Amino acid sequence: MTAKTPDNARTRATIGTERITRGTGGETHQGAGGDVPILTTQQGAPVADDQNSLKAGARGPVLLEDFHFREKIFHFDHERIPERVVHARGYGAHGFFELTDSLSDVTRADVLQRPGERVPAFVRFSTVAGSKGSFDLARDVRGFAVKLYTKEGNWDIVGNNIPVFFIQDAIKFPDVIHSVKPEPDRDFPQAQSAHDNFWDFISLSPESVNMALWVMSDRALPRSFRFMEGFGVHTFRLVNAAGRSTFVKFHWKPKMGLQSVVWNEAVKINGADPDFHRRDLWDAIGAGSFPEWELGVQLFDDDFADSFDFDVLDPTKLIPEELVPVRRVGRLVLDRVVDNFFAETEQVAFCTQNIVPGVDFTNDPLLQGRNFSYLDTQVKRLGGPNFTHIPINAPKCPFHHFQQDGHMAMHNPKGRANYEPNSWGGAQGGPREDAARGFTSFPAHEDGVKTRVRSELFADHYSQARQFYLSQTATEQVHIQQAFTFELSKVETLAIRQRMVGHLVHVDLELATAVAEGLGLDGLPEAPAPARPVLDGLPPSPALSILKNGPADFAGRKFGVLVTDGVDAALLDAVMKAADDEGANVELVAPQVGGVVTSAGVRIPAGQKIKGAPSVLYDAVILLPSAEGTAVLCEEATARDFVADAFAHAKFIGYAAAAQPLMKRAGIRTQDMDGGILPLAKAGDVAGFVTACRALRFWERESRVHAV
Ligand code: HDD
Repeated sequence: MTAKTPDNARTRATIGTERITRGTGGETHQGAGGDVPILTTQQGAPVADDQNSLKAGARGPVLLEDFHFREKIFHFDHERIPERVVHARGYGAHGFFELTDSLSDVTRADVLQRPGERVPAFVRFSTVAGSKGSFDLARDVRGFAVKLYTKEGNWDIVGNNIPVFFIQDAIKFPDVIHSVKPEPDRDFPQAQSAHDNFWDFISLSPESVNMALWVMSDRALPRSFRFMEGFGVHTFRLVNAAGRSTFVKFHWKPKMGLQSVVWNEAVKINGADPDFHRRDLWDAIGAGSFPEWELGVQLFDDDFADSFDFDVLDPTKLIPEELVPVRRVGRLVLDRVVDNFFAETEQVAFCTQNIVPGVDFTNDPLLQGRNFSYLDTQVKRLGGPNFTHIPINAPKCPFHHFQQDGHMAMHNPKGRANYEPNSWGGAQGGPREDAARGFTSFPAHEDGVKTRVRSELFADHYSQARQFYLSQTATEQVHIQQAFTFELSKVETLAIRQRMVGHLVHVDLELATAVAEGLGLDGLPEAPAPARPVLDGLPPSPALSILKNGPADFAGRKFGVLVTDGVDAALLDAVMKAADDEGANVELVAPQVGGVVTSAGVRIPAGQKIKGAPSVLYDAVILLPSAEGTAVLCEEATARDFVADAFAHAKFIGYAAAAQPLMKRAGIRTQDMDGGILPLAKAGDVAGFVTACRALRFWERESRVHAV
């Protein structure tokens, strides 16, 4: 079981129950937990009473002179900093990056030279549209921002879990973000793209159609940060010691395979556990099951770029892995949760401009714009230019420069020199440039007239959207149809719905027809004339499907086991053992969290109470109530929902014979019993059930549980 007691869950002293006294050493005192540091003001003055403000008499006015009170309240008043304008809700963890295959042939980047060498890393995952307090399972892109603390400076790969983007030029970023955020007059909907403004913008911006397909796919509903891919999105350059440039796309491939949830599940998870993703990451790292990704690179040269059907500078396009294979060159492991959320996760400042010698930008107009935005936004968010002095942002290699002063400067240049050139030799003169070791930009030849246009190839907006759709399994295609139908059903303006479906005609006629029918449109709307002919012969790319890239086993996934008093002890033992052998987690769900007494007379605690643990929180469920327990659960709505939802969400269900009446009450009829619902008559049946669960879902069922 993954339940663990957080460090900060110690019982706090309550007013009047503990008398604070100075310890003998003057710096500690005897509290409930033994020697603990004495409470002080921010200036270090010891505090005698933190329960009562200073007053003139027991019933008199509070005195302004109470510096401890004033400092405490003043500081509280200033606790908040502006949340990120996008990606406000996020969760981070520490770890390391280890190179497994040298890239010295294509880059001089120090971190990519020597296999086996590690550098520290910090990663922050996020949703884009919602505010800091929104829920984790919004239909949204996930940020996947990686900071590598290399020996030659911090290298930030500020990516997403989707390899393409909404827009091609950074000048459109405020527009796309304004459109998806709550509408400005009413300030809703929160963390939702299902509203008029968003689809108005998207339907007026054909360049967004490819990305729209991705966000309507299950990619936008990841089961866990641990089970999603990451992408650097843009084409970057790697530059080797000889100055040769190679184009590169960065990929993060999760070791545990891809997995998403279905929309109806997401909606319910958001209510049952708005912190679903952050809790999952915290629990996994706490349990020693460290999430891991491989770093993959797609490397290509000018000749490929010139022959490719699309412009490699266009961030709304990807390069299929089948065309340019992903070379795996390293691994990223997250093995430590933060000590303090604010200090690390909130204050971490990712900037696309943070690159290291051997890595360089391309002319992707989105990337070029980002290089301004990130630096600028950190100043606003973190209050000044010295955010690199905050430990999470400071390089872990030696650094020396002449930047000085400003708000909250922690370290200024020492000595007399704060400029160069200077005539103060040696150490006194401060740092000096190094033409050989220092960062040099790739000397790309640039020659053009000043103009506000895009490269012609940027205008093909539908071909890759079509390729993406055709690369999905039938199940995934249906999810995309349903997502478009749902989102556009929330759009109040008919013309916007029609306009959007018009674009889908170029993607796939069956998709457009399904959505049009789902919306009850009067026939198919007219498709806009494409700016370039749609390349409808692009081969499907299996790498783009989640279901074709699932895990090899059930490791890291979670069983929800419904138990009551009298649960068959041998069966339960077999479940625990089989799950353990698989590397999977088990959470017991019982009528009371205090637990149940097994058939062997042993009391075991439960992880959750049935009223607080719907089956959406689990990847598969096992029903082990005793006959008496089943009789009670049949009358409990949440227990019936537990089973009905697991069934509707195409989950694997293992059941003891005694649970059958509950399944019937939950609406599973004899004719509904399918290959995903497996009896656990004896302990020996459990291993087979766990093996079946490796498929994650019994998708054949899905079409049978939806009639509309
Ligand atoms: Fe961005 C945050 C990813 C386009 C402007 N972005 C931010 C974060 C991620 C991304 C993961 C959160 C970083 C963190 O965890 O702190 N953004 C992307 C990707 C993009 C992209 C993959 C397209 C390929 N972004 C983009 C554009 C602009 C921005 C075109 C502006 C021109 N993004 C920002 C920002 C944010 C940000 C306003 C908000 C908070 C922050 O930077 O630190 O500067």
